[in-house]
Amino acid sequence: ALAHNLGFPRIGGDRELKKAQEAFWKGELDEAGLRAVGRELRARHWQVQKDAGIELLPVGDFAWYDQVLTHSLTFGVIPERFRGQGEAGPTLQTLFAMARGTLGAKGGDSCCGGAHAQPLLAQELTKWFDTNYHYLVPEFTADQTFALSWEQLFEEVEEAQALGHKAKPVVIGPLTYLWLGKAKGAEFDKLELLERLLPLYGQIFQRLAAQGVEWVQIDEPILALDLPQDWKNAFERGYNLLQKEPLKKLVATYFGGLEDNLGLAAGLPVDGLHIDLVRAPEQYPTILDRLPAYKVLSLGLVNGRNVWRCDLEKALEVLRHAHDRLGDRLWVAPSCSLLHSPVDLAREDQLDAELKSWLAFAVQKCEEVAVLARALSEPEAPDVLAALAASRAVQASRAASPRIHNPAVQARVAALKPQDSQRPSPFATRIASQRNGLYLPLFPTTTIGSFPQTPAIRLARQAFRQGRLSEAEYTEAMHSEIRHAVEVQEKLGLDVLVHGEAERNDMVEYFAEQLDGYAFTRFGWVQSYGSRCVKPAVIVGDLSRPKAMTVEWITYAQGLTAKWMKGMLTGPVTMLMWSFPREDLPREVQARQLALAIRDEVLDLEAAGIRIVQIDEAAFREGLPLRQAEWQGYLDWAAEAFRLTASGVRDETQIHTHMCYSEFNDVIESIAAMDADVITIETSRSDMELLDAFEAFAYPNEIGPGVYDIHSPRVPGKEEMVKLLRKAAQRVPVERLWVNPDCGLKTRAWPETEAALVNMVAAAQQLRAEFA
Ligand code: THG
Ligand code: ZN
Repeated sequence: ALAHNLGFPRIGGDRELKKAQEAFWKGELDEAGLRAVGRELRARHWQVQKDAGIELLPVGDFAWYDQVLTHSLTFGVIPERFRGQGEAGPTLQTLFAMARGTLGAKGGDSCCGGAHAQPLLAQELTKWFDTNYHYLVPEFTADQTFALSWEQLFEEVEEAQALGHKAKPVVIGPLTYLWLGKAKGAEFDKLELLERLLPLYGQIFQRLAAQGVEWVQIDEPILALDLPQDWKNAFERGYNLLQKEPLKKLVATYFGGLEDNLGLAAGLPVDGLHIDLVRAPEQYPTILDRLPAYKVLSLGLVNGRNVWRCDLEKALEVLRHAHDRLGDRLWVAPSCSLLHSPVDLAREDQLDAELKSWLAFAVQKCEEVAVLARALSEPEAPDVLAALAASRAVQASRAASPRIHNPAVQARVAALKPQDSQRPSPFATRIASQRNGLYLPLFPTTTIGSFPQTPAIRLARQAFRQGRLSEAEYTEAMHSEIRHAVEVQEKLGLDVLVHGEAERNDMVEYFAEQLDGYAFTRFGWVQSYGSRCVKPAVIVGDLSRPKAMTVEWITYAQGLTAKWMKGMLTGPVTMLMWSFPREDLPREVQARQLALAIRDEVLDLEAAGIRIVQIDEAAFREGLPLRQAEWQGYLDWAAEAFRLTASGVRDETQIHTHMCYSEFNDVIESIAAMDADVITIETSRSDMELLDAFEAFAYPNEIGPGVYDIHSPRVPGKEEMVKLLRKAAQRVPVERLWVNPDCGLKTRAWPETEAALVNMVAAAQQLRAEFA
């Protein structure tokens, strides 16, 4: 079987691309320097894949910012506002302007006479399927035209060939590309654009054929979604039209099973199909019955979305069966592009040998794919036998390891009863005792939790980590930040205060570091968007909380003020979604373990006299499965995990949660099922329209609709917030409304933060007067 790869991470083992991009944006690196870094990374990545044993190398997986954006430039899908006056095509400046927007004219011309360039709004960023990667949403207009406008793919193919590699260009398929875009201006059906777009694929394939390319990979991950019938039809129509074009075509699907699209995908008039057998193992052997006899089948057996070593023997069982049926028509690959994996485990010099032996990053995953392929052709080769023996040993050592299995945690989860995830009293009873005890005004004011993370805070955290600051000095530095935050909030007249979270780097990592069962890498970065990366913590074993995590900080802060201090925690669903999970335990069990660990913290905060605890679930909505049939199952365990975290407290303890996105319609019932006493959400950018979902559903508990957008440094005026609050008061009974910004303030600076909050408190006071 042929070993191939669907895509390799582009950022570099040391995040070289991120560093070069950011230096270029700051003007510290010129375009030639940036291009040299890209070329070096591509050359290195092709070579490591080839050295690992990959026979057909992906080209086109590199991107200066995002692969969907590269396609928009390739097709000339460049919104009017980014098009220059002249004839010249797009440049790297155009690409970065589309990705990041521009600030408009700065310096240079005097302020009168010359034309002032307007700031340009970047294209929208949104999640790539159910990953943590974000792509730039193409913008289509009804009169959209397409024209080959960017040479990158052809140049990179030439580059790979010049280095002696066998290149397999990777393109996003026409249906997936259209699906991912957004229709702008006059309403129209995006599918109307298909006939206009397809000739571009023809031109691209002809150019690639002329370059000597044999195979092209066409990614159509939307085949793993619930597709409307007209989109299914469009697949047949579109690929029939492409059939006459040169090149052998491999349609790649991933992130889920084909299900009702299986017959459609198998029958497309192309030369090969890739399926994801990690996410959807049940597709095999069903697929064999539907696959035409001429077609290559690529099996994705090595998980491109996680960091665990593949169970080679288990994968090989499937492969041996497939090899008997398909012979040379069988290919082996990772489940999806390795864009979603960290780069190279070899760099991890601080992991213990046992844990390291359980892990595989992109480089190691390529080796796994290659050895699986060779296990079919040369089953007795010494290196194949050694790899299989090593894989067997890894599976055995993990299965038996005490670091994975904590009987106390397992017993606690097994003993859970329905009432453990149920507050003792219904909301109406709870809120009455909370109102009695908390004695808050109408329209109580609060913030989401974090205050500006100043350079001084970051430096102190870094110095402490590196041992240059003693624990006592560090604590004092953080206490001083807390004192400052409390002073400012008291001066502003906020009602419910926060300590500001100076001690936290990341809302997941901070807690993961204090739980048993988590491990951390040094270089396990994965691209999130553009130059931004995340380094998810790894859930290795059963999770538990050895001791209180936040109580000292919160009680210190509470001791400084007579107002209520909110305790701030990250919820179990978000902890899970933003970590690499275990593969030997269902996600919902891992969520329950996390819920119990955080529940202990909630109870410790309550015991320490904290009366309001916020449990953030930023990732609750984004955890929604791709297929609608799986939504309810997910929502049920996710809401239950949240309630398990929150339900140990007394009636008079108030539980808040926060979610920072704006599509609630799909999940509003489950948000209500979380049964938080108060939810704060983003609404300011949608002019409170978002509350329609809460109104239509008659959301029963309290709500803090964000009254201003913290993502911009602009200071909102009091009047605009008064207007928004009046709108909110038309949709939600006023005794259930809170007043707060729409998200945490850690990315803002203090001056604009104070100025905005002064106006916010004044707006709340005015509403109190109006509704008194
Ligand atoms: N925390 C964790 N995972 C996340 C998010 C998070 N995944 C999804 C979402 N948020 C992604 N959003 C971001 C936002 C900012 C950054 C990355 C992803 C970011 N990263 C820094 C960078 O690349 O420069 C790295 C910061 C660091 O050194 O730790 O700014 O909030 N766990
Ligand atoms: Zn938020």
